[in-house]
Amino acid sequence: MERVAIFAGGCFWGVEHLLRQLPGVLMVISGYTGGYTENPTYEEVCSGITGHAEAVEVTYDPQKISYKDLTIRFFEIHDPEQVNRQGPDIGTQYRSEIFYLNEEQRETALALISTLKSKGYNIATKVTPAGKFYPAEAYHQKYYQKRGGQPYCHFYKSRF
Ligand code: MHO
Repeated sequence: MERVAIFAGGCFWGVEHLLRQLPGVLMVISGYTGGYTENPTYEEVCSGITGHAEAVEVTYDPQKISYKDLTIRFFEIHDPEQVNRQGPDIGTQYRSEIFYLNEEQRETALALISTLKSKGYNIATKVTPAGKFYPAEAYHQKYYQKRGGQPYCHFYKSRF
C-alpha cells in the first residue's frame, strides 16, 4: 500500500529532484502548503503573503523505504539549520518544515530532530500537522528533468 509524506526544504525543484532518485519513492509532486489561502499561484507564494511553503508530496512504497529513511534523506538534501531560507532563496516560502499526516510520522520527525540536536545541529525545521497540499503549476514539475542541469540550492550531506 502506498503512503504519502510532505516536506518543505526550500525551492521545490531541488527537493523534488533529489527525493525522486530514492528507491521506493514512487512519485513526487511539487506544490504549496502551510499557508492561509486556497489554490495559491507561484507568484502569490513568492510574494510571501499567503504563508505557504514550497513543498513536495512524496508517494512511497513503505515496503521499500520507511518514513524514517525518507525523512533522514530529506534532512540530508537540504540544510535544516537555515531559517526561512535555503541557499540563495530567501523568504518564509523556503522554510524547513515537515508536515506530518499521522502520529507515527510526527514522532519519527521529532525523534530525528532530537538526534540531530544531540549532534550539535541547530535545527530550524518545524513539525506541523499537514493541511491541504496544492500541486504547483505544470512547469514546476520535474523541473530539472525537463530543463537538464542539477540543483544549485540543494546538495547531499551526511548528517546522521
Ligand atoms: N532560485 C530560484 C527559485 C525558484 S523556486 C521554484 C529562482 O529564483 O528562480 O522558488
